[in-house]
Amino acid sequence: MTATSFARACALAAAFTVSSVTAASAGDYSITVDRVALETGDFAKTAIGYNGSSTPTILRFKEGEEVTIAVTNNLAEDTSIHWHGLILPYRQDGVPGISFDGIKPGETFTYRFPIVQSGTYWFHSHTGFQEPDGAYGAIVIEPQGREPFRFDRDYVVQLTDAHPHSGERIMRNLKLMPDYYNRQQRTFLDFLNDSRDQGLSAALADRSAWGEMRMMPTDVEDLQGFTPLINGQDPAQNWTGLFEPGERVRLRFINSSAMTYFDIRIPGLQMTVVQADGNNVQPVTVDELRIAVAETYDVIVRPTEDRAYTVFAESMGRTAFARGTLAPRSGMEAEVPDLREPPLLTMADMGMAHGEHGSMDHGSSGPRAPQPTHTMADGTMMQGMNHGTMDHGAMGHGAMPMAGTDPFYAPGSGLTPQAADGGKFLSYADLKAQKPLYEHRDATREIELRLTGNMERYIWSINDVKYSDAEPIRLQYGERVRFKFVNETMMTHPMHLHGMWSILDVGQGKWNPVKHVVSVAPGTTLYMETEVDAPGEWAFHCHLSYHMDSGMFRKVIVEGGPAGKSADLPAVPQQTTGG
Ligand SMILES: [Cu+2]
Repeated sequence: MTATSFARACALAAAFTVSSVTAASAGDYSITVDRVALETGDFAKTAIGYNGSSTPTILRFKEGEEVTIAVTNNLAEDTSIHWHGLILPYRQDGVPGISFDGIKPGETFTYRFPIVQSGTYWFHSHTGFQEPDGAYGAIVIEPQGREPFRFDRDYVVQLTDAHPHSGERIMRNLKLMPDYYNRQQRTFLDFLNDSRDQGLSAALADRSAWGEMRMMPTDVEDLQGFTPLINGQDPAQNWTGLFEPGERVRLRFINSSAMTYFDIRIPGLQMTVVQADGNNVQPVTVDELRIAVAETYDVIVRPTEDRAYTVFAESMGRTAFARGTLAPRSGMEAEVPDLREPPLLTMADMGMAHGEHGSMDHGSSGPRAPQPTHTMADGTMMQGMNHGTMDHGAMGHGAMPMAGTDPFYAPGSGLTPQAADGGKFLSYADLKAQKPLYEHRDATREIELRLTGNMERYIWSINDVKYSDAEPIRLQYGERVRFKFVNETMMTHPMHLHGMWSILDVGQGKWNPVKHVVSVAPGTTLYMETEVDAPGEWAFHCHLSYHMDSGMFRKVIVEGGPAGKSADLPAVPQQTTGG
């Protein structure tokens, strides 16, 4: 890209998307944390924002620079900023209670760290429910060398799930009534339809099985009633990125939602995925992709026609959508697709058709719940499950092939994504590193982490123990640990390890993609490996805000390592009062 087109792209980006931060000198940044007004077409509320705006701030760093970021807390409560996906000394990681003490009201805390990577990342508060209340922004890091792909325009597309309720109120409601925000409750009419389609005994067995697990087949999303935003704008406000026909447009998708996964497509355009979680991947062209909470994907699109295209991001549970537009001129718009049928979890999604994930314990203690396979004595039912006929969305269309061929989605049918019009849907299995960050070697040991929960009490845990009752995970500097995630719940969990990369095992050996969030679908087992190369204490948690707060969280302590790298750092560096 030429300097002129880059400048133009930046100017356009600034005009349409950015409340950009001014650098006092190279590498110096300042951020204020403020109460701001948030207005969507659906609701208005007081939220939290950066630099006085509900439009997310974009920080633009350069690989190799040493950044100084002064964060001034104008709230009446503590705050913090965590630099999501950035590799940095642990005292700069911004997690109160683990990395530092937080930032008091009225104080300015100055972060200092070198930028040792490039790509698309984001930042957010790690205090209370400030992040769901709006405390998030984007990070774009320009690489030292040349990008291995070409583009003429460059836009951040930051998705979030703004909710009329405050995060604290949502958490209270979920604790009182875990299905408080689940509007897709199945009705007696659904039951009658099931009886008609499956036979009465199968329908009863199905009901009873879900009852045994104390969950509902509609638990794909446990938070509904939100308004999806793109760069702070709701579907009617229609965030727009401009292009000239024939240009290559880079879209940096960031999912900063508290709870919502999005399935993203741009009807009429294919997307070439070039980066996942900030690291370049071998380009793969898709029609649709699912972005887990806290992930980022960079794609290149090349619109050739002189018309508008809709950027359409449906929530995974199909209760809402984010909408933006790519257009040659502002004010243009394209057709907005309808929401597709909501998926229903099936017994097959929970591994029941395979029988290998027997540990469906949804209580935090006591004997394990009977396996639903035992509850359902009806052999016809089991036969039906194996053929995916419990997929409600597909039932009206007659027989449906078993869709569970992608190991990174639930093994049944309900949650395996299908691109619109039979197009290509991105799978984790498609991700291959462009350039491995580490020598490939065998892991020195394996740690199993079962993702567990009690939906009835809205407790989320790891190995049936919630954070407040758990011992830290101790790792030794220099080892390579293989983490085995076994998801025993019916929710999808985006697991995020701070401070060190997560090498996702997709069976590609040295080409396995290097990420900071790995999403584990219900009833599936997934492996990631970590080169333990960062001394200090780090957070490791599900990135769904209300799961994290309910206990699906661990502290990781990395023992050993270069002397001085962590030990000599002051406990609370560079703290000044004022601002
Ligand atoms: Cu979770």
